[in-house]
Amino acid sequence: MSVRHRRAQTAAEQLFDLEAYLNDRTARINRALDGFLPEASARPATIHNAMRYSLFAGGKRLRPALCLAAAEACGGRAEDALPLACAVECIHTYSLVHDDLPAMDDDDYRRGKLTNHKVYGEGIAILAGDALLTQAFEIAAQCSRTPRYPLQDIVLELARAAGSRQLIAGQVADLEAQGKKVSASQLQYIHERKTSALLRCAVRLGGMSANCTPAQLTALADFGYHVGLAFQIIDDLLDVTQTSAQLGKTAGKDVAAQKATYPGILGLEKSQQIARRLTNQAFAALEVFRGRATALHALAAFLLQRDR
Ligand code: GRG
Repeated sequence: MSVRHRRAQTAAEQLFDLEAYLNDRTARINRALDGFLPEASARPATIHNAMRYSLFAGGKRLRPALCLAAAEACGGRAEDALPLACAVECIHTYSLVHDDLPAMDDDDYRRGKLTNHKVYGEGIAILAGDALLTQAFEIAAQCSRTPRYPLQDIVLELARAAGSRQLIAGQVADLEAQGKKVSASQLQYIHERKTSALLRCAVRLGGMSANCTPAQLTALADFGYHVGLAFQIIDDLLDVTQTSAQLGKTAGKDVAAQKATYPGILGLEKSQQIARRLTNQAFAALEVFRGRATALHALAAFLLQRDR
């Protein structure tokens, strides 16, 4: 890491009120999601209730917030990025609903509430996940057009991040690694796909909604990749250092399920160090925005320090 990347925070970064920013963006994202989703009473009500149950269960909305912040860093409007931010959150929520199923992680709690299948049964939970994934593409198709990025590019971006080479590849590798000795490079393969791919996709889509330049798109990909990996390492650390009440999901699950994690392979201190290094690499990627990426910078710093 160069000294330049370890620079002191700028005045704008120090003054930035991340709490107010997140409250405002979360409210906008929630209103938009509510508008995009079929009403809970739409027939068949069971599936729409189940989709809404997990979508509005109190997720942190980090991916959509990053998407909006990326659009703003590129000089765009959060408004224009909202459909894509919502599409990413639908994919993220689908992946959590399916991950919690008995055939996968078999979890009873998520976002501080009973998991989808515990409330609606396994069949409806599988369908709610399927419907959320499909809903994502219906929402994305409603985004505003920009000169540089046709709808085809937007669909490709989402489909690739959620597909069998990225998100699903990560989940497959994770399932196959359970109970086995896993190397640091195998673990990186899992984290790049299971976590980083969708975060990277979120910021790239934000940039695309703002008609970003190719250089800005590359910088956003670089930022998203590093933030995504740091995010997952912190997630692994929280699993061993926090309580279930604090996390809103079962703590200690990784060790119990003999999951491959950074703290498991490298220990707590080394994992912290790596997360800090990755966050610094994410900060470095923002230099191309010349001070206009304050929200992205603050979000990356927050993700490193989060406690849930
Ligand atoms: C089932 C295709 C499929 C994929 C599942 C999401 C996932 C892949 C597994 C869940 C477990 C896990 C550790 C995923 C990595 C991503 C992650 C840390 C998700 C949790 O994200 P948060 O903390 O959750 O942003 P909220 O609930 O706040 O949105």
